[in-house]
Amino acid sequence: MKIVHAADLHIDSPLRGLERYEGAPFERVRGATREAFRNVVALCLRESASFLVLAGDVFDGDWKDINTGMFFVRELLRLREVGCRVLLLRGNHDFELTRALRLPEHVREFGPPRSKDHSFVFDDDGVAFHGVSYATQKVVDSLLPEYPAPLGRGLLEIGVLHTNATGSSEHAAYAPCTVRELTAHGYAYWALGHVHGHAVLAREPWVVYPGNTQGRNARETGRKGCVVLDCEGALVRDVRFVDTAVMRWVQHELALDADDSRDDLLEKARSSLRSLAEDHDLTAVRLRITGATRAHADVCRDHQRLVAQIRTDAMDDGLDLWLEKIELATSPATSLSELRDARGLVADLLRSVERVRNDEGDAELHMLARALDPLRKKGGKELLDLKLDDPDVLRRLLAGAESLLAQRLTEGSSE
Ligand SMILES: [Mn+2]
Repeated sequence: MKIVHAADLHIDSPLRGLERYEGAPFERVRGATREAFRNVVALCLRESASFLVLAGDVFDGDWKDINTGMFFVRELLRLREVGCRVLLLRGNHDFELTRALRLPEHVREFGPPRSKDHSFVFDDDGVAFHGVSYATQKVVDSLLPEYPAPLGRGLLEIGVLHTNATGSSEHAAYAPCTVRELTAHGYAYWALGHVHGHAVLAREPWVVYPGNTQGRNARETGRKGCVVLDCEGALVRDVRFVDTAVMRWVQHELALDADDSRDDLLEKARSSLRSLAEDHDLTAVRLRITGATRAHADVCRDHQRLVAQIRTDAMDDGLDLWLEKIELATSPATSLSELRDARGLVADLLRSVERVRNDEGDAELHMLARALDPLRKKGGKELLDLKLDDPDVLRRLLAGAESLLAQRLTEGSSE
């Protein structure tokens, strides 16, 4: 018997900060969470799964649009046709659905704490599912005491729980519990939800996060999907991860060389994107371009046009990409020594900074400290804590000031 376990689908979650640009695969990006759920359903059909377990945060929040619910029911009905039943748990995102539609009868929904529907037993298949839905968004206490003891009777017992069981700092510490508490409870498999990274926390018995079915922002990189349980009698023999995402997220940093020109920047960006898009369906990329480089002047002068050029080059190459964000974080290539050797006011200034810093016996540093002292006293706590009488502290501050000056100078000359 096969069971599919998915969680954190966040169907129709709004993609915040979704930048519209000409040619962006906007509809596909927006529809990605739905498409991932279609893939989960297709997996159930392909595997002839007897059950689909949805362990919370199926929806991102209350439906903004009733079509979200209609889409969900329509997909569930595809499962009814093949006799696949559905176990549904509410998490911190979908604890409250004010416009919820009545779900078809092959779908069983776990009740909130102190209600009745905490166990569903399917004697024909020899399986019992136990679960407790969220009644509020913030569940700060463990829900584990609400879970019944195993029924015995040779059933395969599966616990469904939306929890932060690993103390993950990326997710709210809702319904906290430990892996040890879970494994000690007596069920054969814990179908968890809430943490978005796939993780098998234990194997005897099983404690599993499938992860979310579709990454939703640049932090959610890597494979996204759900798991298939291969069951035999009261045991889960094997757990297999299957990809369901239709769009994967990549963060890529491109470091430019000092000599790189504007054309080099564009060419290097173009070839990085080509290799990122290779052999993949839709890829969402956050591209960050760094480096102390000659191209920095163009970045300052022509920021918007460079970003648009990188995007149109990717279109020209026919890449299946969504360039979610392009950060141009370069710095000037001109070296400080070159600037010092130049003529003019800023060169003079940089030379005197150098002289003060390298002054023997620190006499000039002490003079500087005295000159700065009245200013320091007028500043806030941060300035008062500065130890200006320490020559090393002053030297470090001067070095920072020096590169700041150099950067301003180069930016200024490029405008
Ligand atoms: Mn959650």
